[in-house]
Amino acid sequence: MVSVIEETKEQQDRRMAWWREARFGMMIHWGLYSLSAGMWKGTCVLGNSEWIQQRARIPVKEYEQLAKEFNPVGFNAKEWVQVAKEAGMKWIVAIAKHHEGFCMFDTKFTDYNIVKATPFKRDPLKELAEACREEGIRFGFYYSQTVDWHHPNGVGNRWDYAPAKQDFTKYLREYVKPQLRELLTNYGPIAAIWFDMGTPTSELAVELKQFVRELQPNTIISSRIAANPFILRRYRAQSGRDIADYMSMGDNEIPEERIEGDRETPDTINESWAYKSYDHNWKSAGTLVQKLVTTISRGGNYLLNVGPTAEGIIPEPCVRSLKGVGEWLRVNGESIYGATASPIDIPPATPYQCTAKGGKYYIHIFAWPWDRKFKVSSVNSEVKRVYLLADPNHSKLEFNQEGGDVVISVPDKAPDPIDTVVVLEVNK
Ligand code: FHN
Repeated sequence: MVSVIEETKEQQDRRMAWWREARFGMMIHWGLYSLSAGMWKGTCVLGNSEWIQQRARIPVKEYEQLAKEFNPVGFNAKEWVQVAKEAGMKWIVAIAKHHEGFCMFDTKFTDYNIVKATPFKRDPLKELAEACREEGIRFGFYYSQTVDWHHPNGVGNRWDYAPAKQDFTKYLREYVKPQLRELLTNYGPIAAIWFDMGTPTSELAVELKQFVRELQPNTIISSRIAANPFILRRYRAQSGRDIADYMSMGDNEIPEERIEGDRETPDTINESWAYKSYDHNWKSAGTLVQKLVTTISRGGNYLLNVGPTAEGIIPEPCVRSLKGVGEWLRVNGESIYGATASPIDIPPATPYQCTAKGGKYYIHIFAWPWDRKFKVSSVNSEVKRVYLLADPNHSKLEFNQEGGDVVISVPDKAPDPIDTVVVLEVNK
């Protein structure tokens, strides 16, 4: 029987308020795998670069050697936070410990950490937390609570350890929880903890959740604390609520239609989460804006990942795309921050999306009409006024509404080829 944590909807709403306003955040995958960068002994290893130890079955003793070379002298927390801020991102989730088990923070519970095992000797998470605080960006951690290829009792390493001899409960209670205590007491207010891959049993997932709540009741917890759908369903059936604060979609999964509840899409800018020297498949600013908008239009937040190099540098093409997103948001942010999912039905493959806020429907046009007439369907309210969001004068655009169909007379050329936002002010 899963013990249920009592909480009112109001308490939950209070915790989630900033997150529902923020909509767009940054994730950072950075660890020893950033140094191998998708290569092992001169060979390309396929897949996400942060998985290299598992993909190439690298023994712990061999993989550990990377720490001696990990010296990210180019790391500057303020610069990273500035990149996020200029992109219009409102919070950062940085890797504290990924599946490789290496701790990117100072911890008493293992020497396998960036301060004790590398020539760098600094705690980048401390610096990031401070830089975020100075810039008004919220800060949180990714922490792999189950998969740990380094720890003898962590899950996933069958090439060094015998699973039958492993004791996961001991690992959770004597290693994970003490480390979480460090992370939740030494780094100021923690906006979010991003667990991943699920905790093996619902009892342990609830124990972990309770532990986080006791240390920092306002920290938002991702649904990957319990990835198993059976655990999620059982908890919901018993408590009438979700085990976590919001549901994490699959990796790079943009919902196909509007979904209820708090949802988040974690997405990559190129293919791999962590830096991979030969992964050049960077998404453009235009693609990222359209993904951000589509995610919000369907009811989710968008958490976009960057993978800095082992030198501590966020790759230039990535910074360039993020700058482009920021430029678009500086003009059109009103349609994103605090906006909700589309109140109108949008069939798949329609070349527009819609976000909404306080009596305004923001129509995001991705493909401009050749005949200067843009038709929006299923508008369930009376439209009072229409204008381009980017137009500082909010000059009226002509329109005609017949039932749910609104046909808008738009300029000849798309004012913004990425996404022009047309505002429909409606009678609510
Ligand atoms: O295995 C990880 C992966 O490396 C990455 O961290 C992503 C981010 O959502 N999560 C896991 C897979 O779902």
